[in-house]
Amino acid sequence: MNPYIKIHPDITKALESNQAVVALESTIISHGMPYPQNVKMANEVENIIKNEGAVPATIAIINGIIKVGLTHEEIEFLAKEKDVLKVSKRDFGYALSQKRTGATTVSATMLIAEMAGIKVFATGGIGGVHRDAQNTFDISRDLEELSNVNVAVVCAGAKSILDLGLTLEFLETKGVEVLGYQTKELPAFYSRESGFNLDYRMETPEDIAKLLHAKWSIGLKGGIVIANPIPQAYSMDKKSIQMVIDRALEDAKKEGIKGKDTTPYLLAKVKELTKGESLEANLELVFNNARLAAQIAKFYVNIE
Ligand code: PSU
Ligand code: MN
Repeated sequence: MNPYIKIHPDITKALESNQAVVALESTIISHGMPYPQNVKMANEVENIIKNEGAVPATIAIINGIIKVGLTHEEIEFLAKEKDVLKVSKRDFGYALSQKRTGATTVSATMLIAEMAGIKVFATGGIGGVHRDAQNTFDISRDLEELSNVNVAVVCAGAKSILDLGLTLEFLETKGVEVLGYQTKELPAFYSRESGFNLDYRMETPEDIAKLLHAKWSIGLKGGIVIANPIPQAYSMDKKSIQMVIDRALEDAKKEGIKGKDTTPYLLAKVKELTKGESLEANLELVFNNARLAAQIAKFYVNIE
């Protein structure tokens, strides 16, 4: 294996014996949530996946080494330390050669999952086409990786800090299937509704596993988005969260926030403006996604 990549022995063993493995990203830990809730989330997500009978693989770059599977200390470090890079595809060369520590976005985590041979990945929300992208060109690298990399991403849709309509159009252009898990509507992260319809509603993890297998077995490249709505009990009111998001977007504009700082800025602002309510919803939807991802991964390894 390449000296820049270290896969935890438990994960190597699981992959070699065709056990289900679920990849997890780390930007959500370092740049998506405050301490200490982020550590609690990261540990709990791993436990949920284990309880479902799959093996969790949290991914990050630690001192210039790509790690698939982290220790508790490494997770704690990513959660606490301020000087952690946000690594998407364009940041690998710098992070590895300068021996930096970096949290991986959906984009970077997908690339690493593919290198390791992991097919299913759970996260909170994917990046997408930002509002006003026609002027800023701000389109998340996540969408490019979704078009190129054979990894399925379970998420709660995307936040309406993004332009969800344009995000769906872009995914269509890139040939990325977007499935609703027990829903026909794209969920909008904090709320179950977005007003955007999806083409396909899938009812079971088994059916989703079969879909992944069918797509990849004919040699089609690219990811699949599995949109899993936040559980009803934690779903926030669509209108009020929208008002908060609009306010956060205005503040970002006023403060001149740009580029890779945009998403972390908006996430922190939304949390501040909802006095933490959004954080609880965020935690619950990540747990829900981890559970579904583990179930899909288990069916998938039995098809292969
Ligand atoms: N959306 C969230 N929480 C997150 C992110 C997105 O609700 O933590 C993170 C993910 O790691 C995603 C990244 O890949 O932000 C996208 O960043 P950008 O918009 O800069 O591409
Ligand atoms: Mn961006």
